[in-house]
Amino acid sequence: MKLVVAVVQGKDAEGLMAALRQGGYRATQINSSGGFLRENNVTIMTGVNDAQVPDVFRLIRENCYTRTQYVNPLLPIMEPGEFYMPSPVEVQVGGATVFVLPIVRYERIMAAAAGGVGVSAGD
Ligand code: 2BA
Repeated sequence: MKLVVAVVQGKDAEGLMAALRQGGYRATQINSSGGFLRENNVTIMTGVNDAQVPDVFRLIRENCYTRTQYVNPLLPIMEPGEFYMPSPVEVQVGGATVFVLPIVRYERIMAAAAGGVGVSAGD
């Protein structure tokens, strides 16, 4: 079994989550942000059988797109009176950054709450 962790752009997350659901995959979405652009992106985790990994990659490829973004580089250290005109740098973001990790153990723990569903002890 494998954990597929995909960092995708926010614009693609909804479509990918829907495709995973339709494919019968369970998935968890975590709001995240990239260390370089500091923009919001989404990290999607899905635990699947080894044989399903290629299909999950297919869904990621079909739903995540490469986009061009422009980043303003950091200002250089300047002497008084010097003038610097920043020119934005072009970067290609996505389709997706995907990691595949081995799962040592997977368990869904399903237990009824003591004393009935939805009842918790107060203090
Ligand atoms: P960010 O770190 O915000 O990076 C956004 C895009 O900026 C990257 O797109 C890449 O085109 C560019 N970039 C990132 N670091 C750079 C650097 N040191 N120099 C020049 N350009 C740089 P992607 O490669 O498609 O990455 C999209 C997002 O995926 C990243 O957002 C980050 O959140 C995640 N990611 C990418 N590689 C990762 C890794 N090795 N480990 C963990 N997360 C990663």
